[in-house]
Amino acid sequence: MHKDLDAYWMPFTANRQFKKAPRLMTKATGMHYWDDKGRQILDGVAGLWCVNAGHARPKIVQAIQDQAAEMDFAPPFQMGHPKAFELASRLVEIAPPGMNKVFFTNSGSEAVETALKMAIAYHRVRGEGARTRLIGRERGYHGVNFGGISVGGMVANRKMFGTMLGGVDHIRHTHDPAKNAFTVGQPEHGAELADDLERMVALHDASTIAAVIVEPIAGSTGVLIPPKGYLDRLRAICDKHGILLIFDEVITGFGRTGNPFAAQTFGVTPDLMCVAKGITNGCVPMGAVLAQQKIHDAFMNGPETAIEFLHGYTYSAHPLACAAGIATLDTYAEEGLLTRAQQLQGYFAEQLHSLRGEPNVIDIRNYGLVGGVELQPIAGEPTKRAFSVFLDCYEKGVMMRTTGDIVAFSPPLIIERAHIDQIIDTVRGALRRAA
Ligand code: PXG
Repeated sequence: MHKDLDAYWMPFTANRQFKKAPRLMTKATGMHYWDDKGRQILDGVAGLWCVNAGHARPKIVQAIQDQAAEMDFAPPFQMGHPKAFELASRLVEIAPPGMNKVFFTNSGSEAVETALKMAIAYHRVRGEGARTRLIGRERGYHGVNFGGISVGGMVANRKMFGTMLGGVDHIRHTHDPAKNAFTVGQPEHGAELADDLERMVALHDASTIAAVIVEPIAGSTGVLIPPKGYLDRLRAICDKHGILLIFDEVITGFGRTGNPFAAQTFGVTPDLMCVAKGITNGCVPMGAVLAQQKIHDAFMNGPETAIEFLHGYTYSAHPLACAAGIATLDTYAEEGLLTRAQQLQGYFAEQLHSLRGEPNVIDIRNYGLVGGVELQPIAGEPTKRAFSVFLDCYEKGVMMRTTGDIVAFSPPLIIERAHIDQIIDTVRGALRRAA
């Protein structure tokens, strides 16, 4: 082991394996990283689903440098700074209808905690204080804090951490390979799985349920695309019972599906929406909750001197993050990146699905510029097959992401056809070599 790699306890990493053969990135521009050996690596996953405009974009770099010199920090409680207000307004301009209030956090995990607290408190300030239950979905990922893992549905992220939040339940996930394998875009089968929320209502009574949280497309659990009609049905059931609908758009936000947000792509507007990652192009940590006007207004009833929502972070609306966020939205707008996936998704889907028939490929899923290729696990050694494909691709100069035995694709939205070809050829080679 390299002695100087000792101190850093790495997140979501096989530390001992990594430190024996480290993969160290040292530079990035556009579609590429360079590693410490000077090798160029094509970025097939936008860093970690976040660098949507590609790396080292001049406007964003400049904005961060200027802001660091001009004002490093401003306290966010009972104080403000102009760029926080500007970024909030800019986000509202591209948000789904009515989502015109923005609460800033520093990560997707914090956005999730904030949305869950906002939902419970919203019902309480309206006099429905019994609505405290939170409903998540199996195979959901909502970050790693206690609220997020409680509503989340990834057993590996939950089992080590005790009993978590009380009063949480889960609806079924939508993954149905027997009916939907190799579907291009949205699956035909499974809208009725939204009715599982009715089962929750029958069990707990709607008067005890605050909110349901789902990712429009589940990312971390393997790129699960919502069946046609599923999200509309979930919205309708929420409306019927006064349950808030929270979309976790940490991955699907900022152009991934061909519109600013998946809510617009799928034509379903939530009450609260969690975003992060692409909000600053991954350059400075930031997250946010976008809220419908009615949610915000419900809090504005007490005396004007009272703090309405007792929540916030030291670094909420950090000046560096706000500067990066504004420059990021400028870059997205100037280059049409928030809708660029619409032009590329046909080609991307065609190339991705050309992997059908390659060794051990058991499903392929895609939407916009996100894709997943599911592999037959090696008997008794789950995750190993996909991880070996990941390592092989990396050696050949393409960075992918794996989750379970699924290889995930989520490239920067500046990607060109030749990059798509390179990614697919490299994955194809790795699948054949692994066979
Ligand atoms: N919600 C969703 C839907 C996410 O994908 C988070 C919340 C948490 O965000 P922060 O910023 O707290 O990490 C995420 C994060 C993967 C992978 O499996 C995905 C994420 C994080 C780490 C790994 O590729 N998404």
